[in-house]
Amino acid sequence: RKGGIILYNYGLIKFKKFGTDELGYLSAIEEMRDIPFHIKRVYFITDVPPETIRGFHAHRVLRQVLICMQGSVTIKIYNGNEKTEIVLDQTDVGLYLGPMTWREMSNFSKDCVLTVLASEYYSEDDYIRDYDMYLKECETFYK
Ligand code: T46
Repeated sequence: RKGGIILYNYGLIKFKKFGTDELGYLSAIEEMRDIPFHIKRVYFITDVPPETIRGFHAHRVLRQVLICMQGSVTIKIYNGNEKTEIVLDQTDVGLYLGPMTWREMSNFSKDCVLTVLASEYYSEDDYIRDYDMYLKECETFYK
């Protein structure tokens, strides 16, 4: 909650999906229409060995949308108040993660392709990789 406004700093976005089982499917993603920011960077995570857990950080400013293009992956999210677990396994669903959301990615299927659309260029300074520091910064962020 900030200034009386509840901030929903993560959530699912549904993209349009055109097509049929006979023809195949097509989804389109447009910045500022489907994605609530200008996209400055795209990266993707592939070939993650089973049992691997990635993430363990939050971002101070960065906003991102995660889309599982193939296979499946579980995203654990902590936003200072509540913990949520979301399975991504559809190409027409994106997970929006706003600032100050702690994330951990696990259960990568062998074929998983996790694509991420990001609002900023890569900057290591934007990462909070220490959980205690994250909780401390949450106190002022969510005040
Ligand atoms: C996030 C989750 C969902 C770069 O050089 N440029 C980049 O744009 C990115 C994203 C990473 N890197 C380098 C930094 C590290 O040496 O790639 C290496 C692996 O990055 P990291 O350990 O941060 O990867 P994940 O999977 O833990 O986290 C990534 C993103 O970094 C992060 O922003 O939210 O995916």
